Amino acid sequence: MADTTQQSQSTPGTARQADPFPVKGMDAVVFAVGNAKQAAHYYSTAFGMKRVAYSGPENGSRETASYVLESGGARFVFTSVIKPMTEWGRFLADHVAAHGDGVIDLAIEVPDVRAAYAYAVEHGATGLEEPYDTKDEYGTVVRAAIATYGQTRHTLVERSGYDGPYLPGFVAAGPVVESPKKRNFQAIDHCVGNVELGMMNEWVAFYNKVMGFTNMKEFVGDDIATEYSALMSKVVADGTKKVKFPINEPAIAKKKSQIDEYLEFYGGPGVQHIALATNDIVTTVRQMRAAGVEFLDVPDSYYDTLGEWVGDTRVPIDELRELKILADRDEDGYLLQIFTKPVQDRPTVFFEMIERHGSLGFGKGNFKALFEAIEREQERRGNL
Ligand code: TYF
Ligand code: FE
Repeated sequence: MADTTQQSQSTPGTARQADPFPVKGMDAVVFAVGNAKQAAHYYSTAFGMKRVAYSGPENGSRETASYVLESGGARFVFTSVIKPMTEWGRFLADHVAAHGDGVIDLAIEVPDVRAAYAYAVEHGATGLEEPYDTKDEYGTVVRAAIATYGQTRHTLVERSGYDGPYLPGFVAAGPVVESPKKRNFQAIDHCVGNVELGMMNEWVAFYNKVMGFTNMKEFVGDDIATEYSALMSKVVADGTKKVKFPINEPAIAKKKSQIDEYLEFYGGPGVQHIALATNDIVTTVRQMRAAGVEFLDVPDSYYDTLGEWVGDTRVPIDELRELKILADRDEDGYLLQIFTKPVQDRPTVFFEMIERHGSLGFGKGNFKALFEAIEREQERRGNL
């Protein structure tokens, strides 16, 4: 079976085989946090997101409180436990105790949950929830869930025709504060996982088999790993490249890997960063900095040589320098990107803002400057 797939992809003029695991895109990134009420406030005021839905004791959810925030097509859900009463409540409480605030679910929207779940389980996925329907006055949503690295899961969501604020069980909720004049980001670009030493290829194979995802060309191999990055990385994506999952593992280098630091403080594998797509990174970074978000520092010397190789970018180099925005170019175009510092006390989850102009890459040309900046932070924390 695998052979025919390969053949139809490599033989010009042959009709492409139907996508074995069609996806519509990311449905939501779901976080389990100690205090979802305050997280909703932070992501509203600091990230400029808009609260759209809520579930909690006031509308019948006695165990958990969940806040749904959006920015364009990007959706985050923050859940915390009010009082653990069921297995799910205890799972959430244990998750926060073990990992701190973190991502429990990279939910993927699919056209047909039953077909997607059957395909995934047949190809080796661990099922966590069999397909089930939930309904309210806005329609029906079908869901199922499979396990991925660490305690993270992928909920598969089929919401064709559903026009409620999020899911049955949620009520519409107004914004926490007035939104910024211009939204800071409009989509989830990619979601990165950190896994243990030696496990990167296993997880890449998992996405290849279970979801039919294919490898993208950009990766960090042995060469870069031993030279400066202290990590290895490969990227898998669905056929349309709407869902992109880079997977990192630590590399044995001169210094302690930033991935080891994550694994130690998260207490195992998990989501490392979420990249958010913006079409105006300058305004985004100005607004987020003004709201108190901290970004990684890049040395001035990075900008002294940037102009020599990156070519023309929409944003003048002096403005990139002022805001510490990175730039990279490949054969398809260029991208601008910047990384926040970790957004909780543990050196775990952080965010990336990315503005793409043709490039489908992940900033390979910046890896040296970026990983050195991360290591300076690691050193400040005493973890290098
Ligand atoms: O997603 C990526 O691959 C890029 C590069 O700790 C990267 O954003 C990889 C690892 C990391 C920070 C950035
Ligand atoms: Fe990234």
